[in-house]
Amino acid sequence: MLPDAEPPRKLENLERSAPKDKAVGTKAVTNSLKHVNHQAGPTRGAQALYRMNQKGGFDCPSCAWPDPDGERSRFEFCENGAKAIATESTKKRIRPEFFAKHSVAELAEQTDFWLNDAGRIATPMVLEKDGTHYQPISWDDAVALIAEELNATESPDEGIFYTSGRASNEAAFLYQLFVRQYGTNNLPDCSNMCHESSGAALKQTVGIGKGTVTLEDIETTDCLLVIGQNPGTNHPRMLTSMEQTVLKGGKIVSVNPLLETGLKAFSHPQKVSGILGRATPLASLHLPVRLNGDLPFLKGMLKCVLEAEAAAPGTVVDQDFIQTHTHGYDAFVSELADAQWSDLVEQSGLTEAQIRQAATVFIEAKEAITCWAMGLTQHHNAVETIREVVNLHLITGKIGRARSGLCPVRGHSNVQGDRTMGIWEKMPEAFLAALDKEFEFTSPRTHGYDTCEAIRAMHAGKARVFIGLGGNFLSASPDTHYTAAAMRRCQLTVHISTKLNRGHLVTGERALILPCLGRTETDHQKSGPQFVTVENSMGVVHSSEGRLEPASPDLLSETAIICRIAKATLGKQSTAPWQLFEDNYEHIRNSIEKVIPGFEDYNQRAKIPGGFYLPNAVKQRIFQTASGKAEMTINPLNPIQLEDDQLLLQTFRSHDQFNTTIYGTNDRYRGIKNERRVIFMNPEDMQARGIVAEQPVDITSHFEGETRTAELFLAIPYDTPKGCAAAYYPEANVLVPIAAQAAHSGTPTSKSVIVTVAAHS
Ligand SMILES: Nc1nc2c(c(=O)[nH]1)N[C@H]1C(S)=C(S)[C@@H](COP(=O)(O)OP(=O)(O)OC[C@H]3O[C@@H](n4cnc5c(=O)[nH]c(N)nc54)[C@H](O)[C@@H]3O)O[C@H]1N2
Ligand SMILES: Nc1nc2c(c(=O)[nH]1)N[C@H]1C(S)=C(S)[C@@H](COP(=O)(O)OP(=O)(O)OC[C@H]3O[C@@H](n4cnc5c(=O)[nH]c(N)nc54)[C@H](O)[C@@H]3O)O[C@H]1N2
Ligand SMILES: [Mo]
Repeated sequence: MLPDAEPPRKLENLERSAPKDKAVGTKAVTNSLKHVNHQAGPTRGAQALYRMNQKGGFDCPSCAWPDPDGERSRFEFCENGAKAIATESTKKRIRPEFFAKHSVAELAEQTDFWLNDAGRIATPMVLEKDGTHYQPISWDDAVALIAEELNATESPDEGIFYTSGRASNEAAFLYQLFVRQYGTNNLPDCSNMCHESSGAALKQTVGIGKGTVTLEDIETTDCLLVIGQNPGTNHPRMLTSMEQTVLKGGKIVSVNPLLETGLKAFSHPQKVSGILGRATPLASLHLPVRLNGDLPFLKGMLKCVLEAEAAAPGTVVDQDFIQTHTHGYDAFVSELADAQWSDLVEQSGLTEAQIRQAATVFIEAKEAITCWAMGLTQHHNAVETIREVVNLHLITGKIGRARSGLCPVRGHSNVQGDRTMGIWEKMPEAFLAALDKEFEFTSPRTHGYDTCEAIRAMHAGKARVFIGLGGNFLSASPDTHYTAAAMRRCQLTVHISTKLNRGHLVTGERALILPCLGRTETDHQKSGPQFVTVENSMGVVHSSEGRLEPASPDLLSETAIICRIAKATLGKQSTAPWQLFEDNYEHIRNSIEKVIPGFEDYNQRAKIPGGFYLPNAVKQRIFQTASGKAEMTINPLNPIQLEDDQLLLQTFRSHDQFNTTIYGTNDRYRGIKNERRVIFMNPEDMQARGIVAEQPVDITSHFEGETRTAELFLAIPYDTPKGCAAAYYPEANVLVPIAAQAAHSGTPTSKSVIVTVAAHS
């Protein structure tokens, strides 16, 4: 049996140094240029970097952090954006000879780094039943094979149609249209594992599942609360904004079990001061909260707010706002009174003084913004915790006005746009009705499978065909061995991809790799050159147009691939003009405009340099909830109970990776080099288990009486609260139980896995 994940190998190359004190600086720029030159060569590389995030250029395929509305620096990119470009614009190619030389079994023994480094996939490939090697296949035959399998299912619900967050608005809109015309809502996406908890909490409480602030708000606010997010590594361009916040007199409070380098200080790589090594201190207050300790921390903050209001009535709680715009205030206040400081302190791992200090900054700030990411969303009570963030902003009225509000910082560059376009297993009736009207058909109304449900359905043999529009479903999903078994039970697994990944190696009976154009490349269709559009974390929709020559003449755009699959599968029964859509993307945008509110004059406005903002009612203090008001919610404490020898493990990202794509093995800011199988532990926890620094250990996770083990990790003493540990994703995904999901959002609880750690046996 082939390995489901990167096999552990000898652990002998680890180089360890102290965590860094400041982020970026010249090192990051030289590092990024080195990567680009090495992969793409100086000409192709420079050409790509020059166009990135410029008005009229292409959107950085790395994270979803927005670009400035006004003037832009010539170098609107970060180290990680440059690495994403380098990996996409690499000169290396995977051609049929590569697959003839390496069997699937051989490839499965390689590291994830090696697989990605092999180059861009240049031609469509098929793995036949019982085949040992992928073989070339024509586009027509590949598309016919998909149509044949999809039309052979007993029910459309046997198809699973996954999307990763890099797909453009155009591709995403056509994909969901195809899937709904085929007859199912099985549209799981990476968001299910990412910000689903934010969407669920925000939709219920403020009426829109998106953030409510602009980049300018962030840069001019008085208080930026950054909870459960590591911007230095995952959203490096946010550091530029955070530097502005501080320079303009705002305060940054970091709430994180780890004092991440990017939150300590920033030295701007494109300014003289930064090049000279001078750094701007960022967070003036750091609260080392215990993993999953944020709900009690927030309750402590809210108690301080009520106390301050009692001491000086009418100055802290925004009674006007509460009266006019909210629902549930009295019930909220009476429940909060029951929360005891002793419990809040114990469960958050913070002292009362630390919580009070943070509360003082928040209360004294005229305006405040809370940013968060995976540190809040991937817990069993993630939705409750995010609703408590909302409570904090509602009670103080710090929402829906300039410089105040909520900022879930998105991951993938177009994950927010994909949702707007209808990539969701449970789109609301209004969207489906508009889609039906535009295309004269009836979309299914039964909700589809989300990511975990899709895995369970494949595992149970209830779903037989998997198609992935980008991404690496196998390695990104929880419970790797369970997910691998699920994929192997399919009749057909299809990946629309740019680079090779493990998902191509753990397959159904038959498998296809369909190679597509990347963001950096030109996209020519019958009507001429095309651009696509994307939406960033702050609801700005703008165009993205690549300028590099495609990696291979055999590549198709994602949009073209979807049109061809749809045409072949649906045949004459489809009411959508697939050929027109493929020939000219303006037709797609015309349909989007008719189906989705906020896209009036889409084709015209997409051409506005810098793009346009989608409407966001919260900014006008209009809350489109069931009650028509912002909902204050009651979120009971519900701490994870650990046994004596157990720890909570978070699975997080290193510096040199983008999700499952491993660019290198240097987690520079944390001082860990050449080894990814590491577990960061509190030194006292190590001592209590008789484990010494860099000792090989095995990690076992515990859930509802089941255990899962990941062997051979090196223990690293690190400044993390007692009882908490951390290991990299995707290596640690074998430990994340498929059934451990957040209430209300279904997100895997990848930031609080209950584990025991023992010497390697
Ligand atoms: N270079 C690069 N950029 C990326 C990505 C990448 O892999 N590489 N991925 C993209 C994607 S899809 C996403 S979603 C984002 C992810 O961006 P992040 O959410 O920053 O990513 P993680 O590494 O998962 O980091 C989670 C952070 O939360 C902290 N944390 C963990 N648990 C808790 C908790 O219980 N409470 C609190 N307060 N903090 C906690 C961790 O210590 C860590 O600092 O980044 C995007 N950008
Ligand atoms: N344990 C644990 N698990 C997690 C997380 C965690 O924090 N801990 N984080 C979760 C999160 S936040 C997310 S978003 C998911 C990410 O899950 P995914 O989005 O599924 O995974 P990626 O690693 O981003 O996908 C990488 C692959 O996308 C393909 N690709 C790259 N660019 C393009 C393109 O332009 N077009 C196409 N078609 N394909 C392209 C390449 O083939 C590449 O190998 O993982 C989740 N899983
Ligand atoms: Mo994500």
